[in-house]
Amino acid sequence: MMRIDIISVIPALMHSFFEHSICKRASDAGLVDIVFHDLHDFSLKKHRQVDDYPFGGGAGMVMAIEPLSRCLDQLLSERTYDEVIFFTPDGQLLKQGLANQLSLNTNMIFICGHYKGIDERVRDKYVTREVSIGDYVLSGGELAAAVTADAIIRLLPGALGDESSALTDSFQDGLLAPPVYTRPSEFNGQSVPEVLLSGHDRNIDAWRHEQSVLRTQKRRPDLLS
Ligand code: 6GU
Repeated sequence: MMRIDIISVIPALMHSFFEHSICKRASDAGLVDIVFHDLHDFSLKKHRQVDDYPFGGGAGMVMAIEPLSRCLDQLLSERTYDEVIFFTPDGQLLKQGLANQLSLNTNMIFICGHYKGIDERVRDKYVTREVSIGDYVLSGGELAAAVTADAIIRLLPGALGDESSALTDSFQDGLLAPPVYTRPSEFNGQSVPEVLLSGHDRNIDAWRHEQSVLRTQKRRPDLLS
């Protein structure tokens, strides 16, 4: 079973996310265990403080080194981890290929950045990879960690109802997904493309591939080059 330990100052931000849909089904099926760690529980300060002022001054706080290293040391003493991933806007951009790669791991630690970031010495000592989910700034790494976990978990064999459906996702073959339709075949004057009603599997596959290519050329030509 895959295990993901998520270290955060606000783990509640992610609770509901993992209790629904495919992530919930994957947990219930024993494919993945998501374990949340509230950094405040590892603080020895009076008010469970987890941030501190930056050396050198300037605006904003830094995540303190002690609670984070105490939490990491405990986890690392309990089992071996394939990756310790820090979520930060200056990390490697998350793409489908990285999600595919991470889905092959067994144990991972996700560190959600907050404030102005974590003490650089944590990055130097523990972090094996830094990931960003896009070129914009979020208030914390929690959503990025949840996004990344979702992209990974849906790839675990058995997580999706239909075993083949992760392979037909957008990006998995470098193309965007084709349009989809469901009943009724006529709705307020709009109809479904005839080929999808034909029952002719080879023609349907060819049409879908053609639509994928057209859609990718139009919307994301960068994916084709
Ligand atoms: Cl991983 N963290 C934050 N705070 N903002 C982000 C991000 C991560 N990825 C994109 N924006």
